[in-house]
Amino acid sequence: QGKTKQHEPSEAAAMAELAADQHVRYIVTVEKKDSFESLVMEHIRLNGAYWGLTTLNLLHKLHAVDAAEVVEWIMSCYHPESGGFGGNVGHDPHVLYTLSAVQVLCLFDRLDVLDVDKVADYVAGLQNEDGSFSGDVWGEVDTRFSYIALCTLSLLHRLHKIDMQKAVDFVVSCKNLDGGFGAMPGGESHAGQIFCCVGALAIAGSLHHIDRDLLGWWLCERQCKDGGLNGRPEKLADVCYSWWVLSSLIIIDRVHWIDKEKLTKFILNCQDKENGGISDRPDNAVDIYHTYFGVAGLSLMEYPGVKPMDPTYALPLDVINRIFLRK
Ligand code: GRG
Ligand code: ZN
Repeated sequence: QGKTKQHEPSEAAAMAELAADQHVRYIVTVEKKDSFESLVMEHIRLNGAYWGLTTLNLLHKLHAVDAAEVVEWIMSCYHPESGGFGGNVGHDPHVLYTLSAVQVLCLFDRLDVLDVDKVADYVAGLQNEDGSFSGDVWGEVDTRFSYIALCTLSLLHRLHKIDMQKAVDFVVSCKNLDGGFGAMPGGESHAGQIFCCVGALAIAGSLHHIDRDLLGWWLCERQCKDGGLNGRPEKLADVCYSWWVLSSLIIIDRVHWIDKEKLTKFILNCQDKENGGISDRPDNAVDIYHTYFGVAGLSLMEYPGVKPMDPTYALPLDVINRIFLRK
């Protein structure tokens, strides 16, 4: 025809790049208290702060927010009587928000504002007789809380406050015949729970309980035809599993079983390149959660311009080195 050929969608995707500046603008807007999205996400604000601020840090833009203002807001979610953090001012304490608070303080190198033993006692106090952890005083048990407790206590250098043998035994009791892990003994294997159990065992120095080839096989089977990863068999790919699956594969040293190029394209294809933000799958609405997991996934695949992330602690590697090398 002699005309320049229009690019096919797949070729266009191949040329996609990370729209870092737009994502930074999107996060800074969402983190402002008066935006619509932060209004609907009110109950998960401390989580949202962790997702947004970690993403800014990964993109070398943490200075776009006022550190003193963030630290003051974090501490307004603190309950001095219990030692735990709520999801927002006036919300009840929960171990999930306590981890987010500690992670954000780590990002800003401001653990000095904490009564570390009080916070660590709150977390350690949630351990049950069988080694499991409850999320709060209401008692729900889940391997998510095992990871959260171990991660928080490790960042605070207070792992000695729990019964580690029992904590490990409980996580191992949630292992399935397929090599994966569930939320409780007998619970179905799910990539999110696998991250929690692998992360907890990594922190405990107990990765020998994992059959790396068996679990690695289950995890790499999560890659779908479209290049994205799903959370369990027969489900659709979703950007957040780029984090849950890749981090687990890195910890057990099997990440080379994933086609990184196809996964990178899938994530980049989920960007809103105009207004910023990343969605769960192509053409869906963006949110701060998937923006974080998309950028974090790219970080684990060493995407240029994105800082490397620690797969166990879910924080930038330089932050983790600062915490553990200083001690
Ligand atoms: C610091 C990264 C970090 C985490 C803290 C909260 C937590 C610890 C871990 C959560 C792990 C988990 C269970 C993640 C899965 C979340 C998710 C996308 C659940 C959706 O499950 P379904 O069944 O969706 O609704 P699928 O994808 O299976 O269709
Ligand atoms: Zn998702």
